[in-house]
Amino acid sequence: MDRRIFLKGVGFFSVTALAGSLVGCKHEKTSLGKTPIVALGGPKGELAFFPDRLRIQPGQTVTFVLQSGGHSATAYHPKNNNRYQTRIPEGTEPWDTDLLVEKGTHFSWAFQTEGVYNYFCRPHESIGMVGVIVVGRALDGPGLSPPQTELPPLAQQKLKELISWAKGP
Ligand SMILES: [Cu+2]
Repeated sequence: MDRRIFLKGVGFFSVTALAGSLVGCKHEKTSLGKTPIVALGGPKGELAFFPDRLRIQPGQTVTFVLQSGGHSATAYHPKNNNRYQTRIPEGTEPWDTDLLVEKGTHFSWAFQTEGVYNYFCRPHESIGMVGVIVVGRALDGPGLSPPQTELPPLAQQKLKELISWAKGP
């Protein structure tokens, strides 16, 4: 089971300061400067995750931050959409930022279990706004399986690209 770290706040840091020292989040005791960040929405309003593919170590926390528009980062899991089979390691809890609409709103999640995690944006999955996080080694599991045919075609297409990347050279 993943340990849940649920942190949500508004406007305590901007995504443009990613490379800098993000220590200003009042909800977090540790330095955000060491926390991998996934921006939801691009600087010009692009409908995508930045980055859409990320490798971290087991135990690391990822912070999802709304950069523009209205987006979510939602693990592929029946608890988040009961039409869907899981696309995160078996037995792990899914996360869901829910729809974020205020710039700077952020949500953090600690990834304890090694493997591959696929996630999507609730409003934009149909146009291929999906992402992948590899925790430790890209162990075989649901996150490396071929995308289910009930997923939107553009999401399937993008997931195939991300899975190929996750498997590595
Ligand atoms: Cu979106």
